[in-house]
Amino acid sequence: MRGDFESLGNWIIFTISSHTTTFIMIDLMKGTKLETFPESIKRALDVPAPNKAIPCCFLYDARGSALFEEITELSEYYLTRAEREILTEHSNAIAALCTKDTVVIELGSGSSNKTVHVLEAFIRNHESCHYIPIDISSSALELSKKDLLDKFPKNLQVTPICARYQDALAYIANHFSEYHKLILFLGSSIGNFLRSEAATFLTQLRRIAMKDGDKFLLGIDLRKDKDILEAAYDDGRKITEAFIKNILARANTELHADFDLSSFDYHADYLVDEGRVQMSLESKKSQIVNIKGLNIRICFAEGENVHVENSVKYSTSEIEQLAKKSGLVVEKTFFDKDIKFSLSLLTQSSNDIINKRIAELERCWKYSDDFFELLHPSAWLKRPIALRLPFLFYLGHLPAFAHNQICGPHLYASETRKSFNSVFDDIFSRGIDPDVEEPTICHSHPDYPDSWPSIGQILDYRSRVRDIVLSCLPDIIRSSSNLDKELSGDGRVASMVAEHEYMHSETLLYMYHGLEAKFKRISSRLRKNYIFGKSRVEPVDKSILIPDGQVTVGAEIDRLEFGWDNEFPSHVVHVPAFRIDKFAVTNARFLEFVLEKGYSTRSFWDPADWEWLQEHSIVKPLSWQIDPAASTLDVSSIKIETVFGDLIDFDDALEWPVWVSLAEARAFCKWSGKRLPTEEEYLRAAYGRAQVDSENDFPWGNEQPKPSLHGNFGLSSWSPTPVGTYPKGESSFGVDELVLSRSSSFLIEIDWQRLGMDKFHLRWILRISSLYRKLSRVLGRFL
Ligand code: AVI
Repeated sequence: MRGDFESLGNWIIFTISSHTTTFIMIDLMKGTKLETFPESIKRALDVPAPNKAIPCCFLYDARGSALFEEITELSEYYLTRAEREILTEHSNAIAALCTKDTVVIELGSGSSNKTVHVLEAFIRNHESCHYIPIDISSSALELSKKDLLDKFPKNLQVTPICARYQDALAYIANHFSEYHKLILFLGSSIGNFLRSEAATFLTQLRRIAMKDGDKFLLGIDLRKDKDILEAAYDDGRKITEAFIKNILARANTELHADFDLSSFDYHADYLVDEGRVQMSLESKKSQIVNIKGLNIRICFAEGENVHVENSVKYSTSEIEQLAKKSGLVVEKTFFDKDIKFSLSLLTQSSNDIINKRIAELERCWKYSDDFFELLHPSAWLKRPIALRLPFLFYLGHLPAFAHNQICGPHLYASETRKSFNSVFDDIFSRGIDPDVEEPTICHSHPDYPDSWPSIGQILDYRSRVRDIVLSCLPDIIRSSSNLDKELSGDGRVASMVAEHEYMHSETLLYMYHGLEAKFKRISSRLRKNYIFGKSRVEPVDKSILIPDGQVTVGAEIDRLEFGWDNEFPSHVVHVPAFRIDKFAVTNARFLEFVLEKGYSTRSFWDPADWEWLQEHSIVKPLSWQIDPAASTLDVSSIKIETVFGDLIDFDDALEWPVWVSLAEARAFCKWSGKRLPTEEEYLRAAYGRAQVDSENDFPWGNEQPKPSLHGNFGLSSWSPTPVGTYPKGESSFGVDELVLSRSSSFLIEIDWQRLGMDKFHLRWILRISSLYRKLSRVLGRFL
C-alpha cells in the first residue's frame, strides 16, 4: 500500500491505494492531546492510599488487546457470545427499523467482526450500506476495511475515521448532515463508565451528532447473580487476571518500573447494590516500586488497593433511566435467549427535549411572577439596596435577557428581521453586574432612561417575549446539533435563561427583605407556615470531624445543563482533616456574641469589615428589631423581622439560623475562636464520603432532593426553620443542612474574584444563601 498525504485544515486525509478500491481514511488524531501512559501512571499512582487508580483505557496495548480477545472466548465470559447471538438474530429487525438513507457508524470498531451481521442486514434491507468505523487505531481500521470490502465488494462503502469519538462525530455531523445515523456502541463498553459518566458521555455524543430520528444501538450487560459475574471477571484460567496485571507489566517495559506482579492479588468484586464489578490489584505486602522512567518511587501498604476497572451492569429500568438522562428514548431492547445481555435501540427525540425546556422556562417564569406579586404597586420604583436598580427594571430585564439570548441570534441575526421592541431589548439588557476581570467596577451598560416605561408596557413586552421564545425554541432545538453551537445545541440557552431568572429571584428577594413593610403585599398562603421550636436532639454546638480527602471544585460544561464561566473547569483538591459545627449558627448563639460586645470590639473584625460597620452604624443583625424602650438587651427585647415584615418573638426563633452578612459571621468566628470554612471544606463536608473516594450528588447521597424531607428548599417554607429540622438532609458525615437553602446560615470564605462579585455583594451572600428559595437543580452550584 502507498500513502499520500493531503493536508486539509485541521485534519489529514490519507489516500491509500489498495488492491480493491481507493482507500480513504479520515484521520483527525493529529494535534489531539490524549493523556499518555506515563502521564497517567504518574497521576494515578503518585498519590497517597486509598486513591491509587489506573485508568482502564491503558489496558489495551498489543498484549492487552490479545488477552482481551482471549477473554471474549472464555466459557465464563458470556458477554461477547450473547451479543453476537443478539446481532445474528435481530440485525434484520434493527436494519428494518432504520431508513434507507442511514449511515452506520461504529464507535471503537476494532476488528468490526460482530458488526458484519448489521452490515449484511442493511444490505439485505436497503440494498447498500455506508459504514463509518471510528477507532484510534489506524491499523485496526485499515485491516477491518480490507476484510469488509473483501466480504461485500459491491454494496458496501466504508469510510474509516481515525479519531476520538467526539471529534469523529462532529466531523460526521458536518459532512453527513443529510443522512440519518445509526451509531453502534457495542461490547458493553458503556459499562466501563460509572453510571453518571455514562449519561454524560451519551448526552455529549447525542448533542454532537444526532438529530431527530437518528438512532443509537447500545450493547449493555445486564445485572445478574454475583457468582456468574465474578466468574466472568475472574476466570479459572486466570486470563482476566493476566489482562489486568498486564498494566503493571506494561509499566515495567515502557517505564522501566520494577513491579513484581506476583506481589499483587487480583480481585473482581461484584458490588450488588451498585450493580458494578470492581477490578483491582491488592498489594500483598508493604513494598516500594521504582518507576525509573518517571523518576518516582511508589509506596504500597500491605493490603492497599489499586483500582483498575469498573464494569457496570444494568437492569432494563436502569437502561431506560440512562437513556432518559441522556435525552434519548428506548425504542426497542433485544435480548439473547438466556437474557444475559441486551442491545438497546435508542432514538433521539427532540420533542422530549423541547417539552423539557419549555417546562423549565415556564417553571422559572412562575417563580418570577410569584415574586412580583409580592410587591405593592407603589414599590416598583423603590431601590432598597442602593447599588441595585428599581424593582421595575428587573420586571423588564428578565424578559429582555431571554429575548436577547434566545431569539437574538436566531431571529435577528440576518439584519432582515428586526425585534418587535429593540428599545426595551436595549434599556433592559444589562443590570449592574460587576466586571468579572475587575470586580470592583460594573460592566458598562446602556444609559438608563430619564423616566422608565410604565408597568403596563413592560408587562406587555414580557408576554410578547414569552410567546416569541416559546415559538422559536423548537426550531432552535431541532436545527442545531453540533458542538460549535454549545448554547443553542439542545436549547441549552433556555437553561441559561432559567438559571438567570432564578439568580435574580435571589437578588430580588434580598432587595425585598430590605423594603419597608408597607410596600409588601403578602398572601396568607405564604405567611402561614412558620416553623418554631427545637428540632435537634444533639447539642447545638456539637462539632464533627471531617477526615482528610479530596473534593471536586467546579464542573465540566458537558456535565451540566448550563453553568457560568467561573464554574469551569473542574479540578480536584485535597482537603486536610478539619472539624465543623454540626449545625448552623443559631440566633441564640449569635445573641451571646452580641451580648459580649461583639459589635463594639474592634479586634473581632477585619479592618475593612470594621469600617463598613462604622460607616453604616451597624450594631446587630439586620433582621433583629430591638425594642427602643428596653433598658437591657435580652431575649424579650428582640424581635426577628421576617422577609414578609412579620415580627417574630426572639424566643420563638432561638433555633433559627441567624441571618448575618459575611463580615458579621467572620467576627462571630473570631470571637468564638473558630473560623469560616473554605469553599473546599464546605464541599468536602457537604458532598464527601467517609469511606469512598468519590462524592455524592447531594449532601444526603444521590437521591434527588425532596423539599421538606432533605431541606428547606423549593417553596416548603418561606421562613427559616430551626436547625436540625431535616435530619434526612444531613451529609454523610452527619452535618446538618448544607444545601444553602433558605434556612441555612452557612457561610464560607469565598474567593470573590473567582465568583466575579464585588465586596458589596459579599456582604449579602449569606443573606442570599440563607434566606432565599433554592431550586433543587441549583443546589450546590451557586454559593
Ligand atoms: C471492554 N469491556 C466491556 C470489558 C468488560 O466486560 O467490562 C473489559 C473486561 N475487563 C475484564 N474483562 C473484560
